[in-house]
Amino acid sequence: MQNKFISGFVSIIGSPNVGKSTLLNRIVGQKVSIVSERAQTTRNRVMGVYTKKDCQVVFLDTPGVTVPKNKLGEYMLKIAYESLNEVEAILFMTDAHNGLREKDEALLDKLRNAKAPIIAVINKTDGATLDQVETIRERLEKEENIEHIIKISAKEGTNVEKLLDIIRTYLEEGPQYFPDDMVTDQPERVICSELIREKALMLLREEVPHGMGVGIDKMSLREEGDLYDVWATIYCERDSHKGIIIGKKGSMLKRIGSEARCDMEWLLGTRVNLQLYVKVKSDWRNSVSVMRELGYE
Ligand SMILES: Nc1nc2c(ncn2[C@@H]2O[C@H](COP(=O)(O)OP(=O)(O)OP(=O)(O)O)[C@@H](O)[C@H]2O)c(=O)[nH]1
Ligand SMILES: [Mg+2]
Repeated sequence: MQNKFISGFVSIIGSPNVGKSTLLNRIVGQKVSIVSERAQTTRNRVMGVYTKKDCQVVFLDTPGVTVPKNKLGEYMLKIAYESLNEVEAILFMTDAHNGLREKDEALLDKLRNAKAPIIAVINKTDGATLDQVETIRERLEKEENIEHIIKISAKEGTNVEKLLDIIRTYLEEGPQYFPDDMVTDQPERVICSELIREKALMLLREEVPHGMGVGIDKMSLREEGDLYDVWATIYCERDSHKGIIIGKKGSMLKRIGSEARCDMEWLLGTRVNLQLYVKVKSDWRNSVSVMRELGYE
């Protein structure tokens, strides 16, 4: 008798910076969701598909849950909460280095009304003390709707297979929603804009203006099919931020562009000619029209 095919949806939710996107990338085996040391890196729902011979799990990575400071923040919170609906399981992720803070507790509170079962994931166990991990575990054990608690390191891959085994127990017989070779539903231009934002977040580190947004203005494949021309704009909120992003004699913008280009070439499988611009749009994170332009709608 043939084994039945099992499938389902799983959302990954947690405070900013706990490692949700790192886990998603680790599970699907490639970068579908950008990662940075900065909180609030993910701004949209990012789908990652894990497919094996007998199962398919559609993971939803979400923006870190925190108190919104602007319209973009409100949008991100809405996206995170919406992902809790119609999933087979919820991964509630915490960070062993930081422990359970007020924001994690607030989210736990919210999750008491969730309809799907919750698997608590204590991440970043690498480099954390046993005490740190145990304190979180003891607290989470008191939550009635948490059915499993697992300690992992998304960065090193520790226990990720074990987590997948637990997730399997929540899947039911069902269809293969997406083809074998599909790892995300994001269009190439969205991934390209995210790659630029990731490089900017990484290279600017401490001085990075929080309100950066990236839009792809145009993408076109040359007739010979071996080169993509990509025009993109980094939006920021102040002239001083524009100066930081451009850097001395354009050096920073050049670095951001060349690192993003390398990743884009890998993604698109062709050479890329990237034209990168920087524009100021003051307070754009409160402007519905700019947010819409940048894909936050
Ligand atoms: N040491 C350690 N660092 C990790 C681990 N997982 C993620 N990180 C780091 O934590 C930082 C945040 O990771 P992300 O995956 O972007 O976190 P996130 O939860 O998606 O963050 P937001 O999108 O901002 O909500 C990055 O610097 C990661 O490299 C881990 O298992 N161990
Ligand atoms: Mg993220």
